[in-house]
Amino acid sequence: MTSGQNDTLHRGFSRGVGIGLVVALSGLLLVGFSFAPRPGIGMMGQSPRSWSTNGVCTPPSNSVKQSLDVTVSDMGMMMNRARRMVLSASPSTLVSGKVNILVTNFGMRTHEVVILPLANGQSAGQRIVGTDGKVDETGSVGEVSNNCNAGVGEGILPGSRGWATVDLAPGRYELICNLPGHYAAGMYYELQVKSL
Ligand SMILES: [Cu+2]
Repeated sequence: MTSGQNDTLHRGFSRGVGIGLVVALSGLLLVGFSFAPRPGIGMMGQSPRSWSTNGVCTPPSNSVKQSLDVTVSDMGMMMNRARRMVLSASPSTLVSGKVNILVTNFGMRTHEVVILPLANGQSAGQRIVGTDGKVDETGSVGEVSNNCNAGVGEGILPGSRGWATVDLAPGRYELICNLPGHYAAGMYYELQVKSL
């Protein structure tokens, strides 16, 4: 009888330790996931040109002199409810005319870039998100969403690129990702285009 009780006690204790270990391991996994994407974010500060030698698809060359490097990223699967998706571009100011836009996806999800004019007094991030998680794209002056190719497609896959050559008039623009939920998650960036 006594040994049976001890057995029960012992099993209960083991189970407690087991649960404790699982909790500790989950903690480690969480830490691992939240830190893993950081190097990617750091790399976004570098010129994406350095990636063209990495075997990622590369756009054909043309005579357009101006280029805009856009990077899109996300913090992975753990942060899908947080405002943790990023769209950034360099340089932030262009002169009017044609520009080669190269979008590189450093994230773990598919992304796209749509170029929308900003009205006077309107800032990036202020558009109203519909029930479908998207914003109105009316007035778009360009889109880069074709995986490893030019123009409009089904989205740029993780680790891949897309590109387009667009002709921009002077003004302010908002580069956005309009996949459901991505705008609200922070995927917008203001671009200035000055007159020549
Ligand atoms: Cu996106």
